[in-house]
Amino acid sequence: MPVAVQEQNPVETIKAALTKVSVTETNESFDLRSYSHFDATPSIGTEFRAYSPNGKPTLSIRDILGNTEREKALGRLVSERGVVFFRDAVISPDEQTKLVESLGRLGGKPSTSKLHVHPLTLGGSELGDEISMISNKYIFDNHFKRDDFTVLKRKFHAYLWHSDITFEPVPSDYASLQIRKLPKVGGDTLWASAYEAYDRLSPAYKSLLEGLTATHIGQGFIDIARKQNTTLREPRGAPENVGQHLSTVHPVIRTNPVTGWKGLFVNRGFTKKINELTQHESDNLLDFLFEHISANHDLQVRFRWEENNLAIWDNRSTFHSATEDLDDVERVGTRSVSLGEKPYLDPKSTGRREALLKAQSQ
Ligand SMILES: O=C(O)CCC(=O)C(=O)O
Ligand SMILES: [Fe+2]
Repeated sequence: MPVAVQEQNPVETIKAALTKVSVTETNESFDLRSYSHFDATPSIGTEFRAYSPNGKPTLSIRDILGNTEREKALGRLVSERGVVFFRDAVISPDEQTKLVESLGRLGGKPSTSKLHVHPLTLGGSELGDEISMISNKYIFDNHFKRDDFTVLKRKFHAYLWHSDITFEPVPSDYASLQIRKLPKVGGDTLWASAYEAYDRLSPAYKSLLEGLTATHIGQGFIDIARKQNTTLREPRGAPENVGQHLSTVHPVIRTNPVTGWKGLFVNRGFTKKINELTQHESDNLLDFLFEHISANHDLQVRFRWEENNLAIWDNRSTFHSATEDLDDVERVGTRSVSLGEKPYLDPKSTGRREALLKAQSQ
C-alpha cells in the first residue's frame, strides 16, 4: 500500500500559518514584518536587524516606544514568537520599564498588576525599584553578592533554565533585558518555547498534565536573604505578591491570554513539586519535563549580545537561561519585568501547532 505523501514541507506549513495569524494579517495597520527581520528558528525567536539586506526598512526600538498601535503589535509578536530581539535598541532603563508595562497593559493585564519589584532588592536603589541589575558578580542589587563563581566551580548549567519569578501568585507576562557591560565573548542568553514543549508531548501526557498543579518556590532567594540577614522585599508589584515564603501554586499547563495557545508551565528554577502526585512520581515527572526543555535544542534559540541590543520575551510561554561561561570579566545588564495575570488553563484553548494549522486551513 503506498503511503500518502505529505507534499508540503512542515516547516513551510508552520511559517505560512504563522504569517497568517500574525500581526501582518490581523486588523493591525502597523506591519512589523514589513521591516528587516528574520525568524531565528521555526518555533521561537524573531530578530529585527540593524541593517537591511533586502531593501526592507530597518526598525529601531525608538520607532515603537510610546506609540500605542506599534507597542500593541510588538506585544502580540512577542507572545507569538516567545522572544523578540532588536539589534538597534538605544533605550534607557526607565524606557525599558515603561515598555514592558505598556506591553502588558495593552495585552489586557489586570490593573493591579504593575512592574515586579524583586525580593532581593533594597529600597532607594539608584535606578528605581523596578529595574533589576543583572550581573555575574551580584544578584539583582549590589548588596547581594554572588559567591566567588569561576566557571569550573559552577554546577550543572541545565539548572539555570527558568521562567522569571514563578514563585509569585501573579508572575510575569513581559520582560526585557539589555546587556550594558558586554564581555568580548561569552555570556549568551538562551530561550526555549513552552508552546513547542507542550506540542511535542503525546496526547496521553498532555491530558495527564492538564489535570495537574505545581508548587513553585523561590528557595534560592530565601536562602540568600537569610544568609545576609535581610528580609525579602514586599509588596512586589501586585497586591497578591506579598509574604516572606515566596511560594505559590500554578497549573502545569497554562494558556497564554494573548495567543490563546497552551504551554508547559513548570521550570527547573522554581517548580518544586507536582501537587497531585507522590514525591517519587513528582520528582520523576519533573526531571523528565525539565530535561525536555533543556535538552531539546530544536525548541531553543541562542542570542549573542552586542551593544544596544534588546530582548523582550513573554515569560508565560518561554523559559530562558543565562550562560555562565565567564571567569574574571564582568557582565552587567538591566532587566525590567512586568506582572501579568494569575496563570490559568482554558480547557478550550489549543496548542500552537494546532491553532496554526487550523488558521491555515480556513
Ligand atoms: O543574564 C542573562 O542572560 C539572563 C538573566 C535572566 O534570567 C533575566 O534577565 O531574567
Ligand atoms: Fe530570568
